[in-house]
Amino acid sequence: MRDKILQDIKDALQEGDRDGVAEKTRFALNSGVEIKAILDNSLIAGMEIIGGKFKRNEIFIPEVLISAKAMHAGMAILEPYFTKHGIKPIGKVAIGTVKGDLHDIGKNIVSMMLKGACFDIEDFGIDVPPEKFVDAVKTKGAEILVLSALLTTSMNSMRDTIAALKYAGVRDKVKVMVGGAPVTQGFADSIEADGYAKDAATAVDKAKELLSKAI
Ligand code: B1M
Repeated sequence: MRDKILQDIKDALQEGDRDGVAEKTRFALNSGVEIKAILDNSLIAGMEIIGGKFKRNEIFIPEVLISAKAMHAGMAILEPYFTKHGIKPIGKVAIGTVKGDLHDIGKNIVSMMLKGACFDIEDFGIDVPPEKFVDAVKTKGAEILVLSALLTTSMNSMRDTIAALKYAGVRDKVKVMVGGAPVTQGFADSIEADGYAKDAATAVDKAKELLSKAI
């Protein structure tokens, strides 16, 4: 019974059935299924399958977005219980589209996927100046900064952000990940970013990998 309830949530998530995920998550809670099992075995496991399919080009951005929204519906029901049951996020991330750049569709997908993987996300939105990222490290304890850029011109703001972190003396306190259509591994290396990811699913893997390395 318990396994079937968990599987039903996972299936609904993969189908992008937002109401179904919410209803089945509520049902699981009322049936006494543990929060952590719902989180790990249904919501996160379901999003991992979606991430894998996206990486293999078996599904595309609209399907990822629909499933991510369904996942959020389940998370919204679980979140009030997290603290009570001692469930901690796996890391603190500040994300934003860098200064000079107003594109946010891809950044939002990355943000949602990271949230689905249980990262604590602070999303600064678009046109984010370097100082805001510096402040996230200094005053909010961000462990990873995720910078998105869609314009070749705004890629320079990624370089500026890393320079600002160095200037503020906090570069060694945070891992910096960069991505977005014009960004490449070569560019990431040239600005001394800690990581590059070509898509949202890879960004989740990279963030986990960076966290496992001591800061
Ligand atoms: Co703009 N735009 N746009 N635009 N726009 C592009 C990017 C462009 C390639 C179109 C073109 O000319 N062919 C071009 C850039 C050229 C260049 O610099 N090389 C361009 C331009 C020039 C402009 C303006 C300058 C146009 C103008 O006003 N003359 C202007 C710039 C405004 C500004 O930012 N200052 C502009 C404006 C806009 C709109 C506002 C109209 C709109 C944005 C709406 C919004 O985002 N809310 C828009 C759009 C929609 C596009 C296109 C059509 C689509 C971008 C998109 O959302 N893709 C785009 C052309 C195209 O790509 N076909 C274009 C879908 C999205 C899911 O993909 O963002 O790549 P993407 O995200 C992926 C990955 O890149 C990755 O994961 C995501 C999911 O897998 N990823 C990361 C993203 N961030 C990551 C961070 C990570 C890791 C992975 O961190 C680790």
